Amino acid sequence: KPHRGALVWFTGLSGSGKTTLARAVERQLHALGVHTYRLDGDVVRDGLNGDLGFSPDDRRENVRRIAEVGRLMVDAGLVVLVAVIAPYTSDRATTRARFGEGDFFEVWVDTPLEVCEQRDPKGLYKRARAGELKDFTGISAPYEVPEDPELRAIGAGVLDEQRERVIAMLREAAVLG
Ligand code: GGZ
Repeated sequence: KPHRGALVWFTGLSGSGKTTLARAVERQLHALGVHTYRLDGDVVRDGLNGDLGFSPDDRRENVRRIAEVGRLMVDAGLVVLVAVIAPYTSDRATTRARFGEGDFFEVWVDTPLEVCEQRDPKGLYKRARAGELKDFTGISAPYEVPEDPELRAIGAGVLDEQRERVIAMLREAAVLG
């Protein structure tokens, strides 16, 4: 089945389940024969964005580079799955403006801070609360809630259901044939 290039940006707090949902969507897309690439914040920050920290300016540059790399991949016909916090509304708006109508999908992985903090898979919230990590999203740096995302995924919901909602969104937009 043919498909066209598009970028799905999973935005949400650390520990919200962005990577988990992006991986689940990716597995399903592979099963459908779709060519994908997943861009994950913590992975890209090891290489391409290794020079960037978590100040507002650095986060803006982080998001900008990921969007530009994503654009190249969309041009190449891939379905790109981005799992990056992108906490600022203005940065998400700038990103959206770089894509054509119907090529960019914002999925808000909406998980309450309390749940993310309870999960704390890397112990980062604990360190942020202890004051060892500054500018930590949700604790000592803002997360500006998306006002008009293409999809609001329930981060504490059933994974298969959230995955299917993303796939349905891509079908409706004719990204998937
Ligand atoms: C937020 C931080 C921070 C601070 C380290 N604030 O859940 P993780 O651990 O594995 O992924 C998070 C990642 C966030 O990078 P992004 O590129 O997605 O963020 S942004 O869009 O805001 O630029 C988290 C870890 O890095 N991490 N310090 N201070 N997350």
